[in-house]
Amino acid sequence: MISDKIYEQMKNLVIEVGNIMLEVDYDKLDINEKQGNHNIVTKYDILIQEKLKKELLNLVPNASFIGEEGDNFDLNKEYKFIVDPIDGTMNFSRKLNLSAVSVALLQNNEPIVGICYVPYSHELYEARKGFGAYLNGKKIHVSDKKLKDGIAFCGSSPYYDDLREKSVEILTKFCSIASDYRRLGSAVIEICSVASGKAEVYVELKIMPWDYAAASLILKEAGGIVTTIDGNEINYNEPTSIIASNSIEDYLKYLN
Ligand code: LIP
Repeated sequence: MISDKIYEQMKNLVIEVGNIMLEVDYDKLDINEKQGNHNIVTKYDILIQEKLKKELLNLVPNASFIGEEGDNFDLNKEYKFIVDPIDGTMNFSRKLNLSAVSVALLQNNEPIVGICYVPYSHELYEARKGFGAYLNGKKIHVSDKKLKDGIAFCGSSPYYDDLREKSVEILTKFCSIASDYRRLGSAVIEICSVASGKAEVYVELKIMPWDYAAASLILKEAGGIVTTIDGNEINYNEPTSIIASNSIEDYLKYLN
C-alpha cells in the first residue's frame, strides 16, 4: 500500500498537469496521426505524460510505467503506473472540453489507486482499493436506476473500422431500452459518470488499459461492476471490450 502523503501528492500532481489543458495555444497543438483511424496525438499529450512519468516515478521509484504515448518500461514490477495523459484527445483538439487525465497505480496487476481529473469542470474523481470512491472529496455511489429509466453511454471504437457496424448494433439495442443514450468521446469521463450516478451503463467494443484502469477502480469502489462484453474479468494488460455499470441489473442480456 502507498502512504497517505504520497497519495495526496499524486492527486495534486494530476490536478496540476490537468490544468495545463486550460492554458493551451490551439494554433500550436502539433497534431500527429497514430496507428488506427482518426487516432491523433498532440504536443500536450506528450508534455503531460513526460511530466507525470518524471514526478510519479519520483513518488514511487520502484514502479514501472505504461503511458498511452509510449516510452513504457519494465512491465513486470510489483507496482505499475498506467497513465492516459489526455483521455479524449480528439475532443481536446477540437476544444470540446470533454477530456481528462487518468492515473492508475497497480499492485500485482490489480488497481489499488485510481485518480481521474476533468479540468474544465474541476472534477477530481479518486479511489483507493477498499476505501470507497470520491468526487471532489465527497463520497460517490452508483445509481439505483434500471436502464429503462436510465442513460446509456455507447462508445463507437472509432480507431477500428471493423468494429463500427457492431458498435451501431449495440447502440441500437441500448437506446431501444434506455430513456436515452449519450456519447462523450472519453471513456474515463463516461465510466466516472456511471460511478457518480449520472448514468447507468457504459459500453464500448475496444479500448486500451490507460482508458479504463483508473476509472474502473473508481466505479468498483462506488458499488458498480466492470467486465468484458462477454462477462469476463478485464485484465489491464491488453485492449479489451468493456461494459461498466451500476450493477442494478444484468446488462449483458441487452447485448444478445
Ligand atoms: C479514447 C477513449 C474513447 C474511445 C476512443 C479512445 P483516447 O481514448 O476515451 O472512449 O472511443 O477510441 O480510446 O485515445 O482519447 O485516450
